[in-house]
Amino acid sequence: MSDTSESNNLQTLATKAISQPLVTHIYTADPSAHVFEGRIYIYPSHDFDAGIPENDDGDHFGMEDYHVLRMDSPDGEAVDCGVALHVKDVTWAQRQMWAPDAATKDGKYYLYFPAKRADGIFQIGVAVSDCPEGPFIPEPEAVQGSYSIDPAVFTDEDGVSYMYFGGLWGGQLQKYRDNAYGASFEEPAGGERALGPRIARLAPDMKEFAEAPREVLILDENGQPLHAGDHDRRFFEASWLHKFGDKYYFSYSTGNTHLLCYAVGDSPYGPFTYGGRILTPVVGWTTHHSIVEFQGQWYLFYHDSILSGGVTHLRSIKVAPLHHEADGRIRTIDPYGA
Ligand code: FUB
Repeated sequence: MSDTSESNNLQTLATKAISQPLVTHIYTADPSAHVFEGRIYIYPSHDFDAGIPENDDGDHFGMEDYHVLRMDSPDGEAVDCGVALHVKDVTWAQRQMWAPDAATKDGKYYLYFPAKRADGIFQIGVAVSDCPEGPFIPEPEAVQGSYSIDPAVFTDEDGVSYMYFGGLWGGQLQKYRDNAYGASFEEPAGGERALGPRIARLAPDMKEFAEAPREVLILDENGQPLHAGDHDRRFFEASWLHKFGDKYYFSYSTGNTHLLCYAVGDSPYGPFTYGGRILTPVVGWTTHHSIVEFQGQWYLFYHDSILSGGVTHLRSIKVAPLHHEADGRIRTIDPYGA
């Protein structure tokens, strides 16, 4: 493809990304995109109106199942491959099937998902399939030692996979210290160190943690951990990890300031140094994304609530080209910019 036609294609995509959800027959959110078998597979949340009033625990995000979407290219049609997993088939889970992710190893596909148990505590489960689109068969128990929400699984070039997870407030991460739950634990005060996402290496069978989860450090420009009061930069939810060159890019949502940010490190475990903003606020309270390379171009998959007229729990996934500058910085995307 010539430079001109490639840039024309990207311009078309940018225009489409600003205005068009990838699908409109259902609401979708939290898109985790991967290239499997030469195609793009997206593992989103499947939003619907469960009729639950909005509250600070996010109970209005009452999702019950997952649909996998497939695309031959980022500017092509997104095909709904149908229900991949339903909460009624997960013995340990009762409700709130929140942001999932997927990974592959040795011809099997693994869907990782958070859900609330009957006691209202989030854990993370895994379900297995022979195909990227599922259906997925859930394991009878949640991943032992898992907690909170938003699993994101990164497989490094040596084949080792790591799960990042965690989310504040309704996601319950503030209730954990040293991997133990405490009903009285809260988000630290403004001047204290911010809580970090968690990481655990996965066992070779991809169904268990091979180690106790560790906290991931995000540092400021002076090498100091971000403060809990630094709401424009501190981790809130929506972990994602991509590798660009020999650097590891950890990206995340700042939650109540509605930004997608990134931080850069030399190891999957971090520490990561804050790098900047990826996406300015979208319509809707939440922002959540994934970053994937397809045929030499990087893309940001994200969501907003425009299609539903701003209903925060009825979101639609979109895609936009993402650029790393020559020095590795990510160019900030304004989802509604010219
Ligand atoms: O979709 C439910 C929750 O909203 C996700 O788990 C969070 O990341 C936020 O997008």
